[in-house]
Amino acid sequence: MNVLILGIDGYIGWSLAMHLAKRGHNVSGIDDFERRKNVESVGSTSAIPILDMEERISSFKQIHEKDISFYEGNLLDYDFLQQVVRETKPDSIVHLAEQPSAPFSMIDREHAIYTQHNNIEGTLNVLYAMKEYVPDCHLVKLGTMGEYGTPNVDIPEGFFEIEFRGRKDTLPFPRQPGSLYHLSKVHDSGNVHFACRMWRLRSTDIMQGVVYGTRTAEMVDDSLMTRFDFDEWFGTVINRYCAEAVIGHPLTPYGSGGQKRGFIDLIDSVQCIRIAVENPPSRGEYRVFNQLDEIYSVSELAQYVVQVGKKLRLDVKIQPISNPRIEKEDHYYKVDREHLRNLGFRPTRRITETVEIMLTDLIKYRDRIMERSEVILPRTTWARGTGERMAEPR
Ligand code: USQ
Repeated sequence: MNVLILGIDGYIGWSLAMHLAKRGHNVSGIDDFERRKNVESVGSTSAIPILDMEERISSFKQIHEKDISFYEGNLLDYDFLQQVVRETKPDSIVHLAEQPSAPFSMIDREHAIYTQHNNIEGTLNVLYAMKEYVPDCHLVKLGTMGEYGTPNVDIPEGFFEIEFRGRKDTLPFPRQPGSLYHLSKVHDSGNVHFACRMWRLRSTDIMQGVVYGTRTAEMVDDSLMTRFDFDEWFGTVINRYCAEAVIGHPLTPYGSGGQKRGFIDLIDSVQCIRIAVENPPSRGEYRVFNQLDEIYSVSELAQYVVQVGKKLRLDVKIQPISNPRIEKEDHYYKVDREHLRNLGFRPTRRITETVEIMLTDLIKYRDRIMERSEVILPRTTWARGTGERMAEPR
């Protein structure tokens, strides 16, 4: 298949590009390195060193003997986007090119507007380019489990049956996101669903849980590694815990630590997206996959990292800090996730195995993390944005 990956330079984008190319797909990608710039703008960097795109691609070719084509540019530039779409004629577009951080979107008005403008307008451009030039193409759109929030009922895959005043219908499940970033994805979902209903495009909207991990099967050499963020804004919780553990910084569960989320290993995120690409829906169909493996609370996860740390002779401590976010810390959380399993998804390894791989990988880059350790403790609060550092140990 011809697959065009939007956001090919990112944490998942680069991992996915290698996986799909290795599998024999014809892979092209777009990126304008916005993620690298945004991480730099908050004073951080990838804990694992990553090469420039040109070097990454040539190293991949040398090692795995497959080509990946790259186009540098931004989805907000419609002329650029339509040119690439016409040239690459994708059977499938995987859209990962969004600002993905909740805290980054909550810094202040500028960051909120940047996030929503970048994400929503970028996706609209993709939908128009598909409508105009490749109406048969399948859009695999990365949404987030955070679109649903944490309702006090089970979360279905996108839609649910409802009976109201004696009448029945199947409707989109309510969205109650917890940040302006998560809201941008809710708006995207509305636009993608609309394009499927009105223009008969086809799409899989992936409600993905929090991703963790340092490597996939294709990363057989340091030159092929993907980025790894650990700062307050771009690091996700398990990744942050592992970076904290290797430099002797106490792990940082926010608040009481009872908040639960769905989690998925990077290697499985890539596996699931590949499954979606290889099993497209029919024309006009909009389907939703909940993409997660297991559900954990953030304090449970901290315990796992302590446990695995012991095995590697790391003395890992936990020090909860006051929660900079406004979110439920004690709640019901049960999520349907049958669609991907029915298509063959099987988790690759247990979370503790992955944490061990992560800690082993990160120990090598201890100095790089230590050098930037001031980006670890949160200073963006949901109530006040970024001001003086407010999170004190509880
Ligand atoms: N948390 C801690 N300690 C930390 C960091 C986070 O307790 O040091 C907590 C947060 O308060 C939150 C949970 O861990 O309750 C998850 O936070 P996160 O930063 O790992 O993930 P989140 O902000 O939810 O966003 C991430 C990705 C985003 C994706 C989302 C999936 O950055 O792109 O959409 O995970 S989900 O959470 O299912 O919405």
